[in-house]
Amino acid sequence: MPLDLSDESRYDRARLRQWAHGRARSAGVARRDLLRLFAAGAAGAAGVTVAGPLGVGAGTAEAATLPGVVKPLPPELFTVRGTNAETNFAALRGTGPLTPVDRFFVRNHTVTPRLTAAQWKLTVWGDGLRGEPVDFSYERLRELPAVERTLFIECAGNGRSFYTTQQAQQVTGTAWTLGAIGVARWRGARLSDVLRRAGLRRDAVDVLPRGLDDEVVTNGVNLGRVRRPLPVSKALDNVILAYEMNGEPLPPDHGGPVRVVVPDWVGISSIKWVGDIEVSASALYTPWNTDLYRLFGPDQPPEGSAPLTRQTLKSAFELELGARVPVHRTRLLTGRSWSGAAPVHRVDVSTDGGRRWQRARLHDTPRRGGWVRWSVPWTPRATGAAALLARATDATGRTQPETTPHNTQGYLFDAVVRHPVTVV
Ligand SMILES: Nc1nc2c(c(=O)[nH]1)N[C@H]1C(S)=C(S)[C@@H](COP(=O)(O)O)O[C@H]1N2
Ligand SMILES: [Mo]
Repeated sequence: MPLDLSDESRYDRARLRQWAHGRARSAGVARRDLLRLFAAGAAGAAGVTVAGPLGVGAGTAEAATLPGVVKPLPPELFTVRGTNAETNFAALRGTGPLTPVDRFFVRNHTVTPRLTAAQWKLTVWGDGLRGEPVDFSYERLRELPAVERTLFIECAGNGRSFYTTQQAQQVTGTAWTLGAIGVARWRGARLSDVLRRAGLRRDAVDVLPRGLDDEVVTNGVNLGRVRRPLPVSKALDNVILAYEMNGEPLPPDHGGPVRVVVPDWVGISSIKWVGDIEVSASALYTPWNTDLYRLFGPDQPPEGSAPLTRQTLKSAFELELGARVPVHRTRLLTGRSWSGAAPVHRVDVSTDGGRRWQRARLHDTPRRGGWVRWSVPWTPRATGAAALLARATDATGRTQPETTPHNTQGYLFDAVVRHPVTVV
């Protein structure tokens, strides 16, 4: 029976029980290996991209390219972190509601594969289908009814470095500041149309899209190709198989020719370079919904929280961290806020470290799945160090808190960031 996604946490709890009791079926990795990783994770040592001590500026900003990334990564637009490239928020200033592709962040577990639309096909297979595997060529996918939506893709670890710099906590993983998010206009076919044409059975429960990029090896264990299960109910709800981004064919670094786009959910759900989708009549698990992309920590069960689904609430200034700003000169502070739960309809800004707050002017109509641009004028009156704070509230009534409870892998940071500037 499909799960009711009006309460996504029900899915979380159900999968968590199945995993804990060994009732979920492993898609390609021995449970023993997962448990090994898992033990490492509990000790705080696991993670696909393990960084050293975290800190702002830990990236190598000099790099203009990365061997595993096709597009140029000029240092004014990106900060390179391992195999990944973070968008510099300052580079969004003056751009529209969509992140231009030339500055959209890249999160690669390995390297961007070069695939052509002519060679590409999608195979849908598994015991959740009525019959044999079904292939979809690029052409066939494009013949299906097209949908277009403006949606963010955000890494679950976005903001991770602030656990360390703001809360003095150790975390593993890429030391993102706030730029592991981008908003694009995605065009593609509905995953539901593909699944129905492939002969989805009524008793199917999970679908598992898998990327065509290289297998991921971490801590001496081959995790296989990047893949993370989705419940059938989410897959049928609003998931897109996207072949266009901002009106252009999907570029190689963002999953071209075709990627999955899962609205509101953590970025790992949106599998790039999708090559096949397993449809299963039993629950599936992979490293990406067991030892990764769950919360581990003192307040969590030993096997971790439920698999992460929706993104949280955040705000960012379109300004470098540590920017130098001239005293007595009025400037417009600009930024963006977003939430995985509901449209952001209010943003408050403080320029004095959080004592007084003023309401920001919103420049976009708040919409689910996107972000709002906002601004407040500011005239610094004294020289020296200052902290700028932006605090969003979404339509569920949730406001960004002062601190985020710690988890060892530094996911879902949602606290108000104290953005350092120097008034000169
Ligand atoms: N096949 C594949 N899909 C993937 C990844 C990957 O490395 N391989 N990274 C995931 C993660 S962790 C994130 S946050 C998003 C990043 O999408 P982007 O690189 O287009 O910004 O893609 C997801 N999909
Ligand atoms: Mo991610």
